[in-house]
Amino acid sequence: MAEKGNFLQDQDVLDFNRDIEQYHLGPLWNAIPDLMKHQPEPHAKAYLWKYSLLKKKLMEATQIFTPDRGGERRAIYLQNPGLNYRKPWGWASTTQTLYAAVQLILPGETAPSHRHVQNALRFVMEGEGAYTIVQGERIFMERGDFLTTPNGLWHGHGHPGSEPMIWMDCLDIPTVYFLGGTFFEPYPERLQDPEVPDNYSAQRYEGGMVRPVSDRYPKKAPLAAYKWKRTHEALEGLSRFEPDPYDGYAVEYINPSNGETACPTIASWMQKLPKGFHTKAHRHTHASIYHVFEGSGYTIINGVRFDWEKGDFFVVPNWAWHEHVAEEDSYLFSTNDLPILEKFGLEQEQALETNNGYQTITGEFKPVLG
Ligand code: GTQ
Repeated sequence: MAEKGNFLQDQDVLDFNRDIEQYHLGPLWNAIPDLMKHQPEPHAKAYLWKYSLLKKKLMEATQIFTPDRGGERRAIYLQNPGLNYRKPWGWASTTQTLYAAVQLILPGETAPSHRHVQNALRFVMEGEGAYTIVQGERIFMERGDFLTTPNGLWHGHGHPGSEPMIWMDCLDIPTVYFLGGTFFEPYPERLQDPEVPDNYSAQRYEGGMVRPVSDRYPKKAPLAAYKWKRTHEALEGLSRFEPDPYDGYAVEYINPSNGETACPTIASWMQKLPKGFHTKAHRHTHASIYHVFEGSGYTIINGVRFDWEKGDFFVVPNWAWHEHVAEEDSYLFSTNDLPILEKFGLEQEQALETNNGYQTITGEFKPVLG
């Protein structure tokens, strides 16, 4: 008798497996070890994109894409090299659940108003003078600002200023694509007209941790823009005390009317790592996309050292050991799919117990410079 498990290679089994394929049927006995891994083995890879490359390609794209020619937005997405570049699964995926992109708008350009069920957020990297108009509110963006455009809200962009402006987009595009619930609608005109004063919601919440009494009951996005000054102040206050051993000093952007993440399916953090700080290694089932807002250092992901500096982006996939080292005072903006994992009861976390909680470096990532 064949040993248990080896029967998969027996001819009658192989024949049967092939036979049922024609009826669009599949054998679980052949699939279960791959379908249900003993622990996460994500297809997405740890990867790092240099800002010098992203900026160069965005500037080149200004020759390729103009609002007249392309209609939509000039955004270039970060495609995870471990995932399929083409449809259907893995397309436009930075992690298995999230899409991230860099977007450039030139003075005088507009990106048309539209709405979709995908939840979106932005983090402003460079330039000033452009606005996004969300549900009739023009929000002028400045470096370090965080903006959220949850599911179903009208949004478009315009740029009356004088220099190119670049920001990061993060959306739950792969998740929605996979779940099959997508809807998209262009606005009847190119850009929605203002309906409230400019920067209305940021002014209503200028004080930080107090809310207008009318916002006592939950709203989708009562605050459209989180100004860098406020986030910075919060981190300054927090960093007078002991840092978290895994995350340093980190704050999460929240919806002030319900205390949940600012964007319903995507958590967003700003993290301060003082010069010389070395976090301990841990891993968790959610995956993260990091953008280096300020500073330089490196992150060790599953033993591989990823050096980073201002502007770079990198991915920490699901269940990957990771620890950060700041070589200068550093600020890392990051997004992650924790709210999605939590909804499915999938969030798990583990601290590295060996070697005092630090990984051994086994390799170094060589970024593509372009
Ligand atoms: O700026 O509204 O990168 O709708 C992808 C989809 C940006 C945007 C993206 C979008 C936008």
